[in-house]
Amino acid sequence: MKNILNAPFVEEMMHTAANMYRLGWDERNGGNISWMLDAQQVGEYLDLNQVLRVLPLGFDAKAIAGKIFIVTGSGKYFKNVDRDPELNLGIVRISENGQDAELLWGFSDGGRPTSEFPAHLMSHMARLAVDPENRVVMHTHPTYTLAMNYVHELSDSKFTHSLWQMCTECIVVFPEGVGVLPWMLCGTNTIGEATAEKMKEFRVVIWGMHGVYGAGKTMDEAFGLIETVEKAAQIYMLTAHLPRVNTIRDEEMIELAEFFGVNYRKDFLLG
Ligand code: 2HA
Ligand code: ZN
Repeated sequence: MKNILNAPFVEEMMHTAANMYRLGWDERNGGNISWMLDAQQVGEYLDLNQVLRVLPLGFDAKAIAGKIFIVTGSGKYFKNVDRDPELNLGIVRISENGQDAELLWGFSDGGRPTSEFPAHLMSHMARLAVDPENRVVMHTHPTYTLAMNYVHELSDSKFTHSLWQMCTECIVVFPEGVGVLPWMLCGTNTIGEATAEKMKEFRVVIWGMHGVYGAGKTMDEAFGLIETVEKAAQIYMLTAHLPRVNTIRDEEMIELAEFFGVNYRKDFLLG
């Protein structure tokens, strides 16, 4: 059996959490990441028949029964993941009846998956239904995206349009736009269901005045989406109080989308 601490998926989680912490997005226990792993690959590092603990999910995850996830822990700090991955991360398998998470490794202090695990798993289920290759869901509190939530109308179309205007690459990176939820109580199945509903259409979902969710086939895709949204929000916040002299016009965004051949939300462009 190979050493799990050297597994590429553990190393990638450590690296990503540290990176996001350094960007200032994940203060205290803010943020969480889940990544669906290949069972065969995990089997090189762990005995898949040895379940350490059984943790009730509190909702039905039958659609992903048997799937294995590496996930950050409830109450754990991104700052600490690379120093003690076995305490701060866990590897769980969704039970055959879809009701429980079977702990295969990690959460060594008796911990459990992030309080946002319902939103993560529901998002995985929603994304997998539209993209069978989706594997990563991440949640974080990027500073400028949050700031923008306080001064900008929270609607899918208007928020997307403003982000698209802020960086030339935006309409190409997230042509489907971003979904935006109003402020809601976090850690609940209700916000999980609302997030999953948006995830049918969008890989990026903003939780009003809380943070953002990103989904993708790889860690790079999910992270890259969020960092592009955050960059656009930063430009917005650096310029929102100044007279706008120049902008990227809708016709120019159409030119971009057509040149790069992306299927963009035409209804999110004005007029
Ligand atoms: O897990 O970010 O939304 C900590 C959070 C809750
Ligand atoms: Zn959060």
